[in-house]
Amino acid sequence: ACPPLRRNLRLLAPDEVELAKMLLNEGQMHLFEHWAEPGVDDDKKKGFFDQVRRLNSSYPGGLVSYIQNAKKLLADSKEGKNPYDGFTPSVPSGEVLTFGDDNFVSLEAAGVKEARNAAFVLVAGGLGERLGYKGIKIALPRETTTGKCFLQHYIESILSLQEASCKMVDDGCDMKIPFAIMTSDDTNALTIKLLESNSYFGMEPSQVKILKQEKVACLADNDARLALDPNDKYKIQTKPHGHGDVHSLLYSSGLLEQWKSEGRKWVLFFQDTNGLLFNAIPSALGVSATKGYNVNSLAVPRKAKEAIGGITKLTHVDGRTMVINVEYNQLDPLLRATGHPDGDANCETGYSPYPGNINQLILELGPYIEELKKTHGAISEFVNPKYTDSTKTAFKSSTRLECMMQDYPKTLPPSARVGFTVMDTWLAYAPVKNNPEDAAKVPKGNPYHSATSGEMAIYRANSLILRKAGAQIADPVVDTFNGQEVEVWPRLTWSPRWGLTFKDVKEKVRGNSSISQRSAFVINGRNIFLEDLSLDGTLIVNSVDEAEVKVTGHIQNKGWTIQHVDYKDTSEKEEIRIRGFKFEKVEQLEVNYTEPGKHSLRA
Ligand code: UGB
Repeated sequence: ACPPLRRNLRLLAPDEVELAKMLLNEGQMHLFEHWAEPGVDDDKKKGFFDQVRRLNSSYPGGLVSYIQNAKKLLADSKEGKNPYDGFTPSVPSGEVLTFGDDNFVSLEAAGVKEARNAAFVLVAGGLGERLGYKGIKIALPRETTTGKCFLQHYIESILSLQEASCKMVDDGCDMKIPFAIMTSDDTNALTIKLLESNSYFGMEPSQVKILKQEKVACLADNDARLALDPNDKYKIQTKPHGHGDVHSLLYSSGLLEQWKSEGRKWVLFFQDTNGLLFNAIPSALGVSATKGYNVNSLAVPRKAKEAIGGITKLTHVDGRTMVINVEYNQLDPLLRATGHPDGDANCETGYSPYPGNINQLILELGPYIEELKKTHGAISEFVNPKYTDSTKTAFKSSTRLECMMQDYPKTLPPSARVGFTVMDTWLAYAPVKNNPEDAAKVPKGNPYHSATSGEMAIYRANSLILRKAGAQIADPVVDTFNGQEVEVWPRLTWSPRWGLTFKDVKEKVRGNSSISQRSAFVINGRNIFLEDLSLDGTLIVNSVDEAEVKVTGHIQNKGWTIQHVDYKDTSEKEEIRIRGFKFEKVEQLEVNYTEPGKHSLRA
């Protein structure tokens, strides 16, 4: 049927012949039509089949399924079919937690206990196109007072949970919480380098598993003909398939079965740049455990039109219901089409009635594995072609199928226990997604989701937590960096092993302690107690775990001042430019306790 291919047949291994037949059956003859005679470009032809083999094995059901799914989704898209046809949205009900109250504290305790049955999965395959940062996002500083990157903070948080959870059982516990990271070709090498050059930030290398997602084939037209790479006619063009790949990768890697055989019960998924996330993990895991949720999504109050999905109850005309994330670009049209003429709008509270999905999912492992045995981790997909005109016959550029990890519940039976947990945004959610220019254009009152707001949110959260624990923390001042108006709170930061839960923090804040607005305070050690401390300046306390340090008295110095940096100022490092400020370290007190025993730091 395809002469250029037939002339090359003798070059092909038996499995390559099968792959070629499969492609021809699926209408992909154009992939071979330009093939040179045998003897010319033979290496490239081998390379072509290597790529086809990879594309075939990394997609549940192989390339046949991919092409068939694409044909169907492209036909639906051409017809303008609404994926939510027949569904009516309504506001779901879930757990709403209040930071620091008795319920919160007891859920945190339940969550820490449960952590020894948990495994963590970070999805970090995205390029972060909206942020435009040239490195990988998990290598960015979470805040610049300590300069610790997101990945370090995540690993230290998991290690602290591991220790705290172990401590709750009587006998010697040496349980290690597994940590899987999904990377892609865009992030894999840099992620491994970051881990290796930092000794895995204290985690045992065997605890960490890297799963690399493959890209999927691009589609050139409505017949789902695969697109060839414009620069190499023996290569299929590929693009990322989305964070939904994490489910099929976990399934095919055998990791889930391994975790189950170790007695694990929970899998916690999280995204690359939310520096506040671990404030929410213990209590949310506590909710999963006490409510027996098969699926628990973390959510925050959401401003209408904010670029985070809305958690929605969908009721079909046939009676089916599900609680699911409706992505931010689909919520507004869905609401308008179902009798809400204002679409995605704020209600009396000033927020959308649909809680915002922060894509932190806690899945119960047993039911999760059972479901994946049926689906092999395939997740409901979508396609988003940009057509050249309203006839929808041609695309401006090639497209591809995509999938999202939070769509996992879509295939679950109605009996599945799917819930969600809403927490305050200040406590739980401050991602770094937008570049300075786009952030500055965010409508007033909506969050910037930039490097500036991401860092300031950490100081605010820590200040509010310490306030709740009884310390007097000065009010913030308002300042503008890279065109974004933000609250600047005292720059308070602590290592996860100091303040894993609210109870931990509360136990370490004693008497009448106060911190002024211009202060910065780094608490780096497990047993550091603030007792009648009055801080006005910069203080850094480092201590080994075996030491017990009391920090007391009036400590004052010139401290660190904040300097504005313009994001266009290329004399500054990109990490600094994108946040729009840097610290001038004028004066500080830094103390290191390296010996066990009791110590007192008195001004
Ligand atoms: N990611 C991958 O690992 N692989 C990929 O192929 C793509 C991404 P974005 P998005 O919390 O604010 C999500 O791009 O997809 C990783 C939710 O869908 O930052 O626009 C990537 O590395 C949305 O409902 O976000 O929106 C990153 O860690 C809402 O919750 C993660 O996937 C929103 O996040 C998310 O990728 C949010």
